[in-house]
Amino acid sequence: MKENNWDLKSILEVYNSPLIELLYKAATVHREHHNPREVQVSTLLSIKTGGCPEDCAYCPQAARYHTDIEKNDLMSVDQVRFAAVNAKSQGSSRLCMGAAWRNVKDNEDFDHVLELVKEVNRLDMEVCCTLGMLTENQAKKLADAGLYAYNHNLDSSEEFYKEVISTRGYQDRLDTLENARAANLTVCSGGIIGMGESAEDRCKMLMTLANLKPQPESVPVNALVAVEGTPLEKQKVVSIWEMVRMIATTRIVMPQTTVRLSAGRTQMSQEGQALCFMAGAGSIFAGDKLLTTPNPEVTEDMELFNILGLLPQKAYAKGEKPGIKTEEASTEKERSIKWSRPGHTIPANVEYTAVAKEKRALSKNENKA
Ligand code: SAM
Ligand code: DTB
Ligand code: SF4
Repeated sequence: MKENNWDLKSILEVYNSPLIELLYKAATVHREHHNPREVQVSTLLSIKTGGCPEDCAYCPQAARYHTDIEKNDLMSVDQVRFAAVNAKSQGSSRLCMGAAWRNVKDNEDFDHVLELVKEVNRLDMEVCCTLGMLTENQAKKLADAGLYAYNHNLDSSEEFYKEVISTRGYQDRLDTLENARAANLTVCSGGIIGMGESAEDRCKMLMTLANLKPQPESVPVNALVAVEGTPLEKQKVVSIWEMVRMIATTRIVMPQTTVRLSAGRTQMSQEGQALCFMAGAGSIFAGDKLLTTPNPEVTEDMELFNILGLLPQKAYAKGEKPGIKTEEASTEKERSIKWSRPGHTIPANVEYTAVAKEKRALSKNENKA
């Protein structure tokens, strides 16, 4: 059970160990590899919202479900610069731009995203993108534009993944991480707890991440935000103790990584979040919105930082600022990649798609009348 060679039994042993011991061990590992008073603060910006063709059961941005989000086309350079400057002035050292895409396509929209990356890089912020599946050539173009990190979550174990998503396969996620790595981008990949998965699923996902060579530089741990209209709307809020266990286990199996206490913080008390920091969380998403759902106000987070004696980390504390390369990235012809589409039936996803269809038809008729 060394680095990059973790087996499931050992990870489950860590995960299931007495919480008081687990917390102490994780806090010890955290102090050996990180400054426990520093927290990397990241702001999320949804640069293209909603209308996504995928069927991820947790996601309010999937077009096939009926949720209450406002759809938006790609943001302009000015809109992104404004948001980035604001995020920086509030203490964020990283901007993570998210698009509700299945995968990146070689088109004008992608060229525009490259311009957005350059613009944020010029503000001396760490630039991260989460745009769906991506080829090596596309990853290189992003790296040449000055991207620092690529976020692409495994979300759960390979087995449980099949119970929440039918429109893409787990291997595509792993291939994308490899493509980001091949372009020398830092890798950010984690998952969601509270979707109905077992402790074994959680540990299997951690095993896959921990056995990547090298391990991801950052691992977000999200608590499901159960959004009305999605197939997972009725899931109960995950207990803080499970969140602490997950963060502590992540900390222990990937000692160097930055563990990100991600979605779900509005459902956590200050004391609960403090335990997550003790357990080795070294990063948060700040700002009153994640991509589409609420997040604590910056003032609340600053109050918590003051209480705990935490400090926001400077940009590029753990790596160099990437330069912006002006010449064309790669002119190599890329083999055409066909991302998979397993297409198996997930009853809840089918049911919620049908309900959404009915609701849309109903509101169309009401508008006509
Ligand atoms: N479309 C791209 C993709 O799926 O890779 C990027 C954006 S997607 C919204 C990024 C991540 O947000 C997902 O992988 C998932 O981990 C997280 N996410 C989405 N909806 C969530 C929810 N309701 N609760 C917690 N995390 C969520
Ligand atoms: C991650 O792991 N969590 C963030 C970020 N990476 C892209 C996204 C959380 C989204 C929560 C639901 C929403 O706001 O739409
Ligand atoms: Fe689309 Fe990403 Fe949401 Fe899945 S998680 S529906 S791919 S935006």
